[in-house]
Amino acid sequence: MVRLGGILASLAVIASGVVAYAAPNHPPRLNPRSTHLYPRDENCTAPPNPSVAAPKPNPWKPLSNTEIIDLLAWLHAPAQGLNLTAYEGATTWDNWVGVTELLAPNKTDALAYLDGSGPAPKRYARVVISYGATEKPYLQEYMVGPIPVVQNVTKIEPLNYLYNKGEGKTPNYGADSGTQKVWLGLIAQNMSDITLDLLGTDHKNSSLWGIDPLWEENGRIISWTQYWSYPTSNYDSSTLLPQGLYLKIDITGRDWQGWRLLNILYDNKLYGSIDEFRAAWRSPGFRKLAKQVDGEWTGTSQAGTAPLLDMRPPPIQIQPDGQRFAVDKDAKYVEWMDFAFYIGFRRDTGVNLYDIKYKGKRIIYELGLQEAIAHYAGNDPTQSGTAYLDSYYGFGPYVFELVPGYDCPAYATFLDTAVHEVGTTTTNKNSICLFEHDAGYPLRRHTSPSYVSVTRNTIFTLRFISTIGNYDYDLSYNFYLDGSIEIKVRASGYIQSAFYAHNEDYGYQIHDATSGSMHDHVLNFKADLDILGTKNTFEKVSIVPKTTDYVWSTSPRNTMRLERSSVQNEDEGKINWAANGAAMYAVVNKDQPNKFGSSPGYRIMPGAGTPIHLTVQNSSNLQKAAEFSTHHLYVTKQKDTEQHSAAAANSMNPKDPLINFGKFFDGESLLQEDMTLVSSSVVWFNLGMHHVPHTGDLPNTVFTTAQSSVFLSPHNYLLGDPSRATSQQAEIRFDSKTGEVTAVNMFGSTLPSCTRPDLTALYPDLRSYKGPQYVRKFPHDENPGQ
Ligand SMILES: *[C@@H]1O[C@H](CO)[C@@H](O)[C@H](O)[C@H]1NC(C)=O
Ligand SMILES: *[C@@H]1O[C@H](CO)[C@@H](O)[C@H](O)[C@H]1NC(C)=O
Ligand SMILES: *[C@@H]1O[C@H](CO)[C@@H](O)[C@H](O)[C@H]1NC(C)=O
Ligand SMILES: *[C@@H]1O[C@H](CO)[C@@H](O)[C@H](O)[C@H]1NC(C)=O
Ligand SMILES: *[C@@H]1O[C@H](CO)[C@@H](O)[C@H](O)[C@H]1NC(C)=O
Ligand SMILES: *[C@@H]1O[C@H](CO)[C@@H](O)[C@H](O)[C@H]1NC(C)=O
Ligand SMILES: *[C@@H]1O[C@H](CO)[C@@H](O)[C@H](O)[C@H]1NC(C)=O
Ligand SMILES: [Cu+2]
Repeated sequence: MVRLGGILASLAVIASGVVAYAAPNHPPRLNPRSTHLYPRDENCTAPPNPSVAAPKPNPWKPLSNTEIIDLLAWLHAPAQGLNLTAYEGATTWDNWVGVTELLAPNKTDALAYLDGSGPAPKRYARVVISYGATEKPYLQEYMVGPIPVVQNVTKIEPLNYLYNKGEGKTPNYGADSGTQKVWLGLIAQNMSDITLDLLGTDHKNSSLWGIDPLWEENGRIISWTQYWSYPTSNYDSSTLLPQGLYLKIDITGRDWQGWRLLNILYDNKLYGSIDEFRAAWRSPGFRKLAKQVDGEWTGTSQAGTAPLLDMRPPPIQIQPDGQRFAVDKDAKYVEWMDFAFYIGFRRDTGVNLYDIKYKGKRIIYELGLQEAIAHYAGNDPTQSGTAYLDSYYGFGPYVFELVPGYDCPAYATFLDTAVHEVGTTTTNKNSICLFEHDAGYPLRRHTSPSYVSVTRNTIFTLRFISTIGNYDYDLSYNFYLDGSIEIKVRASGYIQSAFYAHNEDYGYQIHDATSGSMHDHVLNFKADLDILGTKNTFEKVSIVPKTTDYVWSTSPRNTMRLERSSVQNEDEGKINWAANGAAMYAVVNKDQPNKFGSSPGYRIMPGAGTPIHLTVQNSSNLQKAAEFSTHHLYVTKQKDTEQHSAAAANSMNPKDPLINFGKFFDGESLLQEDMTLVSSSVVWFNLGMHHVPHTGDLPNTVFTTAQSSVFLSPHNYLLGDPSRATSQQAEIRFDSKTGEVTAVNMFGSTLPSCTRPDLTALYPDLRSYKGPQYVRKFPHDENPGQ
């Protein structure tokens, strides 16, 4: 295309006649206030929200309250022989039900149903039972169905097919964590004389916790724990208050009398017992490290002088004429512009999107989070031994209510989420938000010597925020008018810091005795793309430097060109984004070339942030449980038995996890001609950041730089940019000599009918905010009010 590169270029445009037009006598001027052009409703009543009914009942719809109540009653019935005790009142030596949720249908069944020919997939529940009435406590996953339960029809069987360990069973080293806490308190009590002096804290005003996952050393179960002072402020600042004392404990077996304090670590010196440590502490010349004390520095309330003009209300977005998308709240189905999708929800990873259609055609079968790693490092055993696998704690239970006007615009549509665990339903009201917003920059534009044309960039976002302990993960799915989808994660909340001693190579000192402990965040996502069907190919187009002869060149020319290739099989399916971004990856359909012979597809490319994979190789903490974090992305063949890259219980036994993602790579062909039935390429990509907190992470990490995204974007998918269809664009023609406007075209888009929107509605009463609500489902009380 022509660029206005100078006088010659613009003359060429005019000479070619491209911008010729007839100038009207009275060029209309854009006047937003002209009431006769734009009807006004003084009362500003927004039109009702558009409604939609899901084309089919949502096969991923979470289990209903009735389904859960009946399921729990059925599981506890003696006929099932599970020997369960209601969680409420259960001891550590009882068996009880943990997670109860929908088990996603297999893709084969779901597609047959969605695409018209098959019956609705039978509903099954995923049930996790914690077996405590044994010397070796374990967690066992089950598949129960069909749901709703029907006596003598519904069956329970071990849920094995999702887990390439071969069984959905894992040791539960958390079974006695309550007893461990009490026992550690007794140990701490026995050395409170020392800790009050060295740390300024004892068992009464600090907690002892440390490595995660636990270690196995010569068959023994080992933990290192550390003193963390309780906040003395009103804020959740404990993870900023580590103290420099570490205890190594052997917590093998279930009898606390067999547990041992093995070592005490202080100032990088190892002691074998409390007595040995006490003797050293009493000896002359013993070096005492600094104590980290809580204070105003850990609080997040307003502090310091507000900048000039800061007290005035800042700009906010409004939705002047009502919602422009439709949600079937019951079915959890959404339509916005040319996009449509279903919403599913899992306890382990929160929201999943299913059957994402664009212009009536499926582009993605499934899109969602699989696992989130936060891998620390340090000179001390706590930091060195910490590599959270957050799906163990679960994203679902912590998807708390969003703050309207802050987390999402107040005009957003909010949905509730619920997690059913340990016989109780935890409902978080208004915890998913859906809204349109202006990107703050146009989607496209162009200025010529005689016109300017520009399109609004309205983005549709689905957002939820999960606060797992100290960290707040904001997950946003952004849909664009050009057909792109951005998957974005942002992190905020309190960092987990380290005690600052002997660890300058692992972070910056950020307070008196606190280090901003370095760590990697790696969040793995699954994107099962189906481009014009399930038979797809993962294509790579490299951009390579070349020295080339041409018929017209007198000497070889140093230049560049494209090199096309397909990922042949899974052995080639572990991919890092090319250096210098010099390769494009796309899931394409080779059977349906466009009229130019190119394969239509969706490209996958890095967005915000710097793409990362885990720095640590063959992590001593994560062993075989994090094989999805070694590269930026992966491609595997779709299989009903390989639905997830991780399992929540992986962190219980990282050397033999329920799902070892590495085992997915068994050389199977990824070429679409070799694929049968449901055979799409599944892309597993990582978002995240290398986080080296600095003083600006106090009191909380800010989202500004702590974010990472990937785009899925149409690639030769259509024959032009689909956003041309939007009427939300303006074309202003002007006289190329005088600059006078000759025509304004807004393509039928109107100004808002409401010229005086009720701004107070955008500042809702925050007292209506509600924390999580718990309803016991087993034993279930029909009339809890009585
Ligand atoms: C605005 O509200 C007033 C008072 O309720 C009503 O009389 C009037 O008809 C409304 N105007 C419009 C355009 O709806
Ligand atoms: C059933 O569980 C209880 C603990 O809740 C345990 O004491 C008992 O031994 C178990 N019975 C069997 C048959 O395993
Ligand atoms: C999914 O497919 C697997 C393997 O074929 C099968 O064992 C399992 O029962 C199916 N799951 C559901 C929910 O239908
Ligand atoms: C379930 O099957 C058993 C044994 O076949 C039978 O005694 C019982 O009546 C059946 N229960 C129901 C609800 O059908
Ligand atoms: C605390 O010290 C007392 C007295 O030495 C000892 O009997 C007890 O076992 C200790 N407690 C723990 C948990 O080690
Ligand atoms: C912890 O409690 C002890 C008394 O048990 C007190 O002397 C000390 O100041 C407290 N420390 C903190 C950090 O609150
Ligand atoms: C990973 O580390 C373990 C323990 O250090 C070692 O046994 C194993 O060989 C390592 N694996 C690889 C692939 O390097
Ligand atoms: Cu971080």
